Amino acid sequence: MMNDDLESGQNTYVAENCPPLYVSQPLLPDLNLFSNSVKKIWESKQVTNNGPLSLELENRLATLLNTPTAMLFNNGTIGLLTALKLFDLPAGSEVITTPMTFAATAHSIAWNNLRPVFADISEHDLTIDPEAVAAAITPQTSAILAVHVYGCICDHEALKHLADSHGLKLIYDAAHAFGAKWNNQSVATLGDATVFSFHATKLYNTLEGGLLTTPFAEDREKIYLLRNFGIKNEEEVVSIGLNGKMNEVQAAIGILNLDLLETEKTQRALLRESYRRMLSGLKGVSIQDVAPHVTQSEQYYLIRINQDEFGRHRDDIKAELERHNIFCRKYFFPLCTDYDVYRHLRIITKKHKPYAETAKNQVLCLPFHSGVKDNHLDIIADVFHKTTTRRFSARKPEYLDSYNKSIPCEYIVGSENLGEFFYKKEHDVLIREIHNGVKVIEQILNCSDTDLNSRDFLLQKFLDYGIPLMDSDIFSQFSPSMNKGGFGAIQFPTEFIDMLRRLIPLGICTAAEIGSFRGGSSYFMAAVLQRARKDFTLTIIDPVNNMIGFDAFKSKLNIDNKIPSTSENFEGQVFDFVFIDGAHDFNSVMRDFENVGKFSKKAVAFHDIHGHEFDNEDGGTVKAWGTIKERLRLSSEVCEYAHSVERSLGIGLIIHS
Ligand code: T4K
Repeated sequence: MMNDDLESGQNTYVAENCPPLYVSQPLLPDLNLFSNSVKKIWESKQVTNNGPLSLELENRLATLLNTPTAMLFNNGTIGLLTALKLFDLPAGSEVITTPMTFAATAHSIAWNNLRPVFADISEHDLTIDPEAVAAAITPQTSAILAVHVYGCICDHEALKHLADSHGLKLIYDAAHAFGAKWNNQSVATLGDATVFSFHATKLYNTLEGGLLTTPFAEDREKIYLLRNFGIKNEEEVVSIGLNGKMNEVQAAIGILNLDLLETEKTQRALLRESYRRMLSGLKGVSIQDVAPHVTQSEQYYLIRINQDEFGRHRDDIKAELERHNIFCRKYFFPLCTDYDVYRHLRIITKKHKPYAETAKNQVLCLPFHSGVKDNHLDIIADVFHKTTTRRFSARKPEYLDSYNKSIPCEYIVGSENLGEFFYKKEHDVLIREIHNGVKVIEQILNCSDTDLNSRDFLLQKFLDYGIPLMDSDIFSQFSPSMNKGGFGAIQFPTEFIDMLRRLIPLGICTAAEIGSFRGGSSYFMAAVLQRARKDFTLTIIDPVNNMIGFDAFKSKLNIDNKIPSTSENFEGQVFDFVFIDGAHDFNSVMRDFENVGKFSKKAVAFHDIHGHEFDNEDGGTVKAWGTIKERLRLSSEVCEYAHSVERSLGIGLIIHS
């Protein structure tokens, strides 16, 4: 069961011991019925090449979808390739499509020696935006390949008008829209051609499969040839076809699944309603809106999570659910325009910024099939409701307040005295750990160039070095590297190492660290940067001396401890690199930046950009990082290393160009 102790920051959710629940689950016929069908196929010895079952299925689908031409394919992608081939579009001409789709859509254009042009999507239902399509049309445009994404029907009227007025073919990728209707008209007849996917993840499936439909009976022969190598008869090959045939076993599944379709759809419609009730009213969560003239395909259940309103990022929800063995999908993150092969293509839009860029960080498809049971819904509801109100634990021990009061306020600019916060120091253990830490530092100082440039090596050294035991579950994956003594580096390992790796090539000679706590991270950072550049020195600025083992590390490292001091004492001093990790309230971070950080020559970094136990109510480092990043983003490179599923800690790094 769930065990959420937000105040204490204790383990928040305990993983359920239940089988995984996926976004999709194949609809499968009764095994005995399927065995009977397979037995007949075996007896007939006709297993593929337009056998009786595929012909029967084709006829039944043509009737069901109310279309004169319905041709089965071995998968939806081959169906798409064929649909584009059908119209003899000029080689190299442009086909306008959406970036918010599965790879197959864009790839089918490129595989046909055509050029994909990406147009933005509508904020309303994420289908292609006709205004953007209009803006994307050029004399080279030959077709529009629009996608009824998630089963939402595109703005067909507007697209048809554009296609007709510019002499373009209108092709629909209806991989998600089997059975959907638009103004009561079957989706199969809306475009010049329409392609469905019958992949196992689709509501109606043949394990793998696809269907190409057109509103014209005369297209049948041409599609038939393209699907079968262009072979007209034993002696004539009349077109450059491929092998797109569906085999008899796939067709047998398809025939049996027709009988299950309506029940599954009904169950999904009920599930849709349950999700709607569960999620409506949650600020920042929007539910897919379906226009009244559209009949749903019941393929996906898409939501969008607006982090600013909801308080947590879509990825956080996804990760929380995964801890309960519930696996959602971010269809379609990344966008096609994020793929290496299309990265050079921009998204044409009429908006200030492509909406697809916003949507890709918000979309989440929830498990949507009859395998979703009430207990799953309970967990999902719980995760959503708890996550939205959840801040990273504000677990500030009371003794800190009294400690702070006993020290003049202006003195607390660097790190607070957290001496008792972590595990009680046990003298022997600490000595052992310091000894171990020095050994690791020596290994770094003596490592090869290859090792210095290896992420794995540095990460391993960091873990060998140790992390003080913390009872926050965000560190649980590193538990083998945690120690009980209280010495080590209080960092999220991958974030810290990735920041250091970005600094190595900059040849940092002088650095200042504002706020050092026990010195663990400082020594490690100094070792890596000193290995990268021998004359490197680190100046440690902190009002309170909590450093452990300074002398032991000082014997190996060029570190200079300026404690007690604050950033004010170094106002205007120039360092190549400044690491700000002092008091985490907004004003202190800003002050450390104004005093020293902004004078850095090569880079400045901030720890805990995503929140921390000691963030004060004024927005803390989170707000300060946002402010500084915004100020510098046009003139500098902004990097964020935030690898914790919980989106806590996190390092922000600004490289001055
Ligand atoms: N156009 C659009 C708009 C499309 O979405 C697609 C396919 C196409 C064209 C091309 O159609 P096909 O050529 O595929 O017929 C899945 C599907 O493989 C893909 O067909 C689909 N779109 C896409 C949206 O989703 P992945 O990479 O998400 O698949 P996978 O294997 O991660 O499956 C998702 C989840 O489904 C799994 O986490 C578990 C569950 N699952 C999956 C399979 C294969 C099962 O429970 N059993 C299974 O056998 O792409």
